[in-house]
Amino acid sequence: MKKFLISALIVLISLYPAVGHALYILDYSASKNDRFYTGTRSNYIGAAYDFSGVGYSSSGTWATLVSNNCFISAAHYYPAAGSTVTFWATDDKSGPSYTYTVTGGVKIGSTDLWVGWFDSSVDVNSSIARYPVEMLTGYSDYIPQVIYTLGLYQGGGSKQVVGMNVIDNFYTTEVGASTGITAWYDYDNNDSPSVGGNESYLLVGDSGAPSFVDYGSQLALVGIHWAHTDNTPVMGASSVDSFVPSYFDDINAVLAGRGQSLSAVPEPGMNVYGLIIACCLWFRRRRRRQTDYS
Ligand SMILES: [Ca+2]
Ligand SMILES: [Ca+2]
Repeated sequence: MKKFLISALIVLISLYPAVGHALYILDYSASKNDRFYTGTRSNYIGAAYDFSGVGYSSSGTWATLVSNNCFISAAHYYPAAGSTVTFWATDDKSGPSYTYTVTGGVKIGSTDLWVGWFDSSVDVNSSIARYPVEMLTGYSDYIPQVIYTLGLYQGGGSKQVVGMNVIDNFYTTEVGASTGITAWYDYDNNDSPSVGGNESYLLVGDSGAPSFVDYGSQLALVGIHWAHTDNTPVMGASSVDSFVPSYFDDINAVLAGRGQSLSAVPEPGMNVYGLIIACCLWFRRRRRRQTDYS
C-alpha cells in the first residue's frame, strides 16, 4: 500500500465531539439536499451517486459498508452489537431495503474510527454498495478536493441529507480519549472549487457518517465525521473528519481477520500513468501483430 510522502501537521487541538443531531447546509432545500425526497426533482446534488452502502441503525448511528459484512463508523458513536442497521438500495425509502444485526466491532488504535460487523454478509444481490477508500500519494493531493457529506437534517428528526464541502487541511486531533489524523473543512461560504449553497457544517448527531469524494464518477470514502470547532455554524468554523486513508492498513488488518479486504482507488500499483502505459503497450502489441499478419 502506498505510503504518504507528506506528514500531517502535528497539532493537538481539543474540540467538541459532534455527538447528538444534524448536518447544517448553508442554503438547504429538500429537493436539492434530501437523500430520500419523495417529490419530483431535477436538482438533487447526489443524483449521480450510489449512497446505498450508507446505513442507519436502530440506535440512531451510522454505518458505511466497506466489505461484505464490515462497516466503518465513529468510535464514540457507533452501532453497537445487538442493534440493527438498514441499507436502502436506492434513494427511495419505500424501495427495497436490507436490515442486518451488528454482532461486534473494534476501535482502530487510538483513533475515533470504528470497524463493526454483521452476523452475515450484506446480500451480494441486493445492489448495496461497498465503498473503496481513495488512496492518493500525499496529503496535499487531497487539497482542495470536493467532498459529499452525509448527515441528518438541521431541522431535527431522522431525515438524511447530502451536503458538500472542500478539504482544507490535515491535523492530528485529540478529542476526549481519542487521537487521530483528521481532515478539516471550513464553513465560510467561500470555497474553491465552489460548492455554492451546499457547503455543510457538522453539528451534533452526525458523528460516524461518511464524507466521500467522486473518484471516476464513483463514491470513494475519505472521512468519518468526528468533531467541530464550534457548537453553532458560525462563519470560519471547521468540521473535522477522521481521515480514513491514513488508517487503511489498520482497517484492512481487522477485515483480513474476518476473511475480507478493504478496497482502494486507484488500485495499488495502477495509477493513471500506469493505465496509459498499459494502453500504449497494448496498442503497440496489437499494431505489431497486425503488421506481422498483413
Ligand atoms: Ca468550506
Ligand atoms: Ca473555505
